[in-house]
Amino acid sequence: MKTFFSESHRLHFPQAELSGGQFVTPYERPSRIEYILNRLKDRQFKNIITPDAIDFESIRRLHDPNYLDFLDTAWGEWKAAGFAGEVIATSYPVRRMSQRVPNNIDGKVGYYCLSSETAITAGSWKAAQSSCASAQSAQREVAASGGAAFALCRPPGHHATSDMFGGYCFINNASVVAEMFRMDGAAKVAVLDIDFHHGNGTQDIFYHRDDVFYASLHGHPEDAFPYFSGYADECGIGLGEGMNANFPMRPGIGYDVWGKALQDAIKRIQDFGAEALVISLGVDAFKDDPISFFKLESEDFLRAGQEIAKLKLPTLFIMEGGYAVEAVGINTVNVLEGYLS
Ligand code: OKP
Ligand code: ZN
Repeated sequence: MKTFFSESHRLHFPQAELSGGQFVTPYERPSRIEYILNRLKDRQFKNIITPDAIDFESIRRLHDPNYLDFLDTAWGEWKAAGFAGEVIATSYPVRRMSQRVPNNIDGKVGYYCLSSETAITAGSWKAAQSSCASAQSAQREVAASGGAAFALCRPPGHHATSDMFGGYCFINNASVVAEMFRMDGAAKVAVLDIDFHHGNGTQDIFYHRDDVFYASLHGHPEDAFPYFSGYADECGIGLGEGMNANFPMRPGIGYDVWGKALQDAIKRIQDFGAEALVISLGVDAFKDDPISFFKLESEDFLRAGQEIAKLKLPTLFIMEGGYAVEAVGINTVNVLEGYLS
């Protein structure tokens, strides 16, 4: 299996993340990628390819042009306003407030943001573009070969909506490649999200559509970020009704519960009749993940890969989360090895 990967992810490395009322070293850090690359090389995944240039067509089909403009200009406007630190949102257009976009960058960032742990730095937008470029090149590989590929994306994407960044995400990579499969002629595409966190962005982008099915296994929104999305009764709307399947699970669950949800999700995707499969591959369901509460063992990720392979579909793995840095390489590559076994 080929891996697509860009070194430009390093351009995004915020100084700090607001967590538990403190500024901490961001969990979503460049070293995550080193662990995965090292494990790939150890395990004979030697074919690591630098992606082609980003193609904005598919991105513009899903993301608001004003949001893309904002990402392009946010750092410059923040500096021009005289702020010394990184771009962090503190004011939001919440219940009963105006949804108009302010001129002041301090307000604008709140309009285009969904959570304050994610900072924008000088290189964040370039890094997010390089992450999406890896996903896009991997999609071309899968579309051409009918096989499988791995996009080692960083920063991740599944929390990004059409017009909001947050949860460490800027461009919704999984949604972009799902859209590309559609543009290439696949009538039905499925996104299966096994990251610990609910992919609120992916759900939201396809919520009204009947051509892209979204299934997600995640921490229950009563207990876990993103808190305001991911309930089991969120099933899609209009044409999209029945095309969204959430499997929220409670703290402490292991593969006995998680693996059953995975099988249920896979069954839903089979019944849907997907012609291409996008996996939002987060490995933060691992027992030692510092920001999550499931109890999967490293071997369970092998099993997950084996289950996914049973769908026998062209499959594109898109890297999302996973923060137990020493194990993140083993767990990620275990999914790929399970898939190939
Ligand atoms: C991104 B992905 C830590 C809270 C962090 C944001 C989590 C984003 C996860 N104190 N909240 O889905 O792995
Ligand atoms: Zn996650």
